[in-house]
Amino acid sequence: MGASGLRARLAGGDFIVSGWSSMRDVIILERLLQGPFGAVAFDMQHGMHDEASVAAGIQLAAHMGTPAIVRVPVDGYPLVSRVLDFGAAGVILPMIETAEDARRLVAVAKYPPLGSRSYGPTRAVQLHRYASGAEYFQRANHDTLAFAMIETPAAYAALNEILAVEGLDGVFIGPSDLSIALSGGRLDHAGQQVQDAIADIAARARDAGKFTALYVFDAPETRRARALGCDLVTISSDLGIFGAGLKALSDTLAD
Ligand code: 3PY
Ligand code: MG
Repeated sequence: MGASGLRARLAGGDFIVSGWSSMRDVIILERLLQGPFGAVAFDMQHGMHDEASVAAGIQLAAHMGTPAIVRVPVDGYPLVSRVLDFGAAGVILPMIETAEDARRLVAVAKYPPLGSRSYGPTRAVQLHRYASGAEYFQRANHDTLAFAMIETPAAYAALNEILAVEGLDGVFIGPSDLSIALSGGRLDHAGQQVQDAIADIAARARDAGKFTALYVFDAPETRRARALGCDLVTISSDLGIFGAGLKALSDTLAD
């Protein structure tokens, strides 16, 4: 599917369920990639991933036909073009606060005229079999996706201005941080307040021609996200799936 397949599927109206990789081990990643996922997201914010594991993970995902998205750390602007150079199909920047932050993201994620991404995608070109660097340069602004996380009160208040930023492809909602922000300090990602906000963000993003992505914890939340108009969800995590398996085993043994 390469770097461009994800954009094409989203633009074609597909609802994508992405895996979430937080552990550096390639065998665990390989097992995760055998799951029912249309993409995989590597977490450098809260997960264990570093640059080396992301580079190796993107490579394995590409060889297994799965496009990779990378969530860089807070203020991780310098890493954005780097992980795109590794071959990522998309990037997620957490804790965005303003339209200016979103413009900074576009600046590092997109080549001119949209942004000022530095040129040097040798690895991405080879991994995804672009014909040449020139071809990647010509297609990358379209093929790769930049998502701004909406998870702070300031970002939610500035949503319309953020959605108006040219070159930003979508928003990625962090329901946990957003719930803490909206409720004044309560972690309640499944609460009505957050669900209403998700529906509102998805509707406004659609009107603005942007994609909406959301972190979800399980299958019922995935179905709800789809009904609310989200285009992509990242579900649970490698560790979460492992934990659920352990719990199911413990419950069975306790029977
Ligand atoms: C959040 O829910 O705050 C997230 O960042 C999800 O990863
Ligand atoms: Mg968050």
